[in-house]
Amino acid sequence: MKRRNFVKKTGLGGLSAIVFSDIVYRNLMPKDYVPLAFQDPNPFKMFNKDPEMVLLNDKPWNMEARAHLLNDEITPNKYMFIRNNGIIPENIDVSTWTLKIDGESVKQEKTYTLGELKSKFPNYTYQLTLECGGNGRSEFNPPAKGNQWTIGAVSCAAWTGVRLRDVLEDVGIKPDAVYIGYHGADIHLSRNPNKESISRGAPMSKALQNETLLAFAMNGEDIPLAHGYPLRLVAGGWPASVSGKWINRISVRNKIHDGEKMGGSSYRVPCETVAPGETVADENMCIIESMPVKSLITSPKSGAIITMDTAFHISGHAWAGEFEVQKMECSIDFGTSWHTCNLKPPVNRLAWQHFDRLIKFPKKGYYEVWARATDSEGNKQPMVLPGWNPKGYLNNACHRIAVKVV
Ligand SMILES: Nc1nc2c(c(=O)[nH]1)N[C@H]1C(S)=C(S)[C@@H](COP(=O)(O)O)O[C@H]1N2
Ligand SMILES: [Mo]
Repeated sequence: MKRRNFVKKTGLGGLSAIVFSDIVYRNLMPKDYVPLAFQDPNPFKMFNKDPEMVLLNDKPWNMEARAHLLNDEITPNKYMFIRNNGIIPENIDVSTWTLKIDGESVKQEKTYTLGELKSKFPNYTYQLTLECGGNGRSEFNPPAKGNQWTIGAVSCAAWTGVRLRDVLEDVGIKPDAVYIGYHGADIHLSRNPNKESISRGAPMSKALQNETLLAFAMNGEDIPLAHGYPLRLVAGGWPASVSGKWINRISVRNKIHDGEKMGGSSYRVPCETVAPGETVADENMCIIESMPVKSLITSPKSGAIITMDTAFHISGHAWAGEFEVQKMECSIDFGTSWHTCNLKPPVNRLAWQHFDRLIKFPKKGYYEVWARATDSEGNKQPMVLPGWNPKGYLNNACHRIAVKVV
């Protein structure tokens, strides 16, 4: 039996060092009995998630939504995917939390308390789409290692915070600044304090966008612990790995940030298309920036059974990284003909957009509804899996649901 290091969270903190041989009557335990001190907490309760969410990993915690759970225009915490690379920070004290801005390209280092950040700079709220670069990974072949995300590693919550650009302007940035890199308070899986589980960032052009926030609230409340309490970077439209959680330091770099998970095949894809399974040299890998155009049918749930005379209404969201979605279409004949859906403009730049359409089926039987978005640059979602890459990033293939008409 393995010791779990999250026993603390179950309220059995003092028992966190218990090992199997400490159990005096271990020989008398019923077969297959798991002692209380060894039981996993219920992650859905622990993180206030809906029990229909899907747990992909518990060390570290990773959880995704199902398409029909993402129907809200603003994603509530209970349906928001969790992607952690390390251990969620323990014993956070907001009264002593600070954000340090350092790096080769600051005029001088500067440290802010949370209170200073909130009061010194104007506050903004934006709805921002965060999609994990690996969303859709489970479909790649040869398979890619890592969490086997299906379609649910995407969210669009309302984030409130200060603009990173305002803070960087206050610090003073040298003209040779190239990139920002974040540092968070999460703990490496090895619990080695000298190791970071992830430290990524973005070029200055993205860091200085109006919508790039240092956020302290999500959907009008403190950010939930799993999503970066008390301070997180939010850079909508880019792989969500850029949106560092539990941020306590941002470095302004005079070169591309070289933190953990910036190199190798992490959040990088072959610059040119390769054959599935091909080995790609490091120098031929490019950092993922804006996420590709994508959409999700969030209502009805796949597997719906409807009667011929019911009005069949589909709805969902579409997003396109840095771009807007220009057109949304759906098909009920395996992509042979496409019908334009109603599509709303985004509430702000980098927020997902809602679409809907009434569909009439010609007769009873089994159908699939496929949805396809086109962005403002004319890029369309592919109907099948796009370019293979070693880590299985950027799968923006059309979402499909099954429907039976009776
Ligand atoms: N400090 C820190 N920030 C992080 C991560 C992490 O493990 N540690 N994971 C990143 C990745 S890969 C993703 S997809 C998003 C997930 O954000 P969420 O858990 O709030 O949905 O956070 C990013 N920020
Ligand atoms: Mo991610």
